[in-house]
Amino acid sequence: MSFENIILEIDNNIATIFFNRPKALNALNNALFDELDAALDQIMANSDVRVLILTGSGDKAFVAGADISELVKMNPLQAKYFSRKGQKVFSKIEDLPIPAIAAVNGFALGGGSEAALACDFIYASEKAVFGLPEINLGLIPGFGGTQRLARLVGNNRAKELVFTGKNIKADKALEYGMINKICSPDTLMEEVLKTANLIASKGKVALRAAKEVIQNGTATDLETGCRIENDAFGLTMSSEDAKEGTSAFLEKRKPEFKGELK
Ligand code: CO8
Repeated sequence: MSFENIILEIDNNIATIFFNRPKALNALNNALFDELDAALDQIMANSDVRVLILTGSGDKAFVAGADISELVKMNPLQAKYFSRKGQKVFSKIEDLPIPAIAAVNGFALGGGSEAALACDFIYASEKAVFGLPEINLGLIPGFGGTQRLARLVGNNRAKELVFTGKNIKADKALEYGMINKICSPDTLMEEVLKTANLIASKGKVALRAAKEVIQNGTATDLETGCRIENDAFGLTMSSEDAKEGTSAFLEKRKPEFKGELK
């Protein structure tokens, strides 16, 4: 599938997807979701890819939300299915077997914040603006934002953002624990790549297990979460990466993880 609304680049074990509708501030339309879905399939089929980065083309926006010009033409049933489609694609990002980092380079509003929240963590430029302004359109977030934001920053802060429709700048998002780091616009991609490369140098089996355990474990009670961790720990112990990592430590050398699922 060729892409018109996104760009997929794969370089040195890192895949980068650029939301690429700069004239509409990278707003999310149906075609973009189809392409994003296909790009995620390509990434999953490529065993060389160890980390995914999501970012926006141009210097103004990550994603300014769902495409409002497309949204207004939808009847209630079409809106319901569009909302479900977006949720499914964002859940696919969340469930990827590799880590996903959002590099938020500008406006991340509505569906834009929701896309970033589906990633494992977010680095943002000083110019980034986050928010769920759907209430200003007489709507509510529909791509998982009410759920992921509330789980991340707490119900009270999520409700204030959703009820007021007010945007917040990167420093407030950092204070809320919504993002991990603020960078200057010029160094954002450099910083994200530095972290992505560090993660890519680790064992693939352990990375996948760590992501699954944190996600599945925190969706349940502590005791069940710890048991999920036990099982995953046992499984990672049997991997080639674990043999390499522990041997390298004892032999006082750097480990060389092969990135294979065995
Ligand atoms: N949809 C469509 N086009 C957009 C969008 C958008 N979300 N955002 C910006 N654009 C377009 C503008 O219409 C404009 O196009 P044109 O040049 O042809 O007039 C171009 O991008 C540039 O935008 P502005 O001129 O407005 O740029 P400003 O710098 O003045 O303002 C803002 C930037 C503040 C980001 C402003 O564009 C804005 O407020 N955008 C809308 C933000 C918003 O409300 N986002 C939420 C959308 S709703 C949503 O995300 C719901 C998700 C769940 C859906 C569930 C499915 C049913």
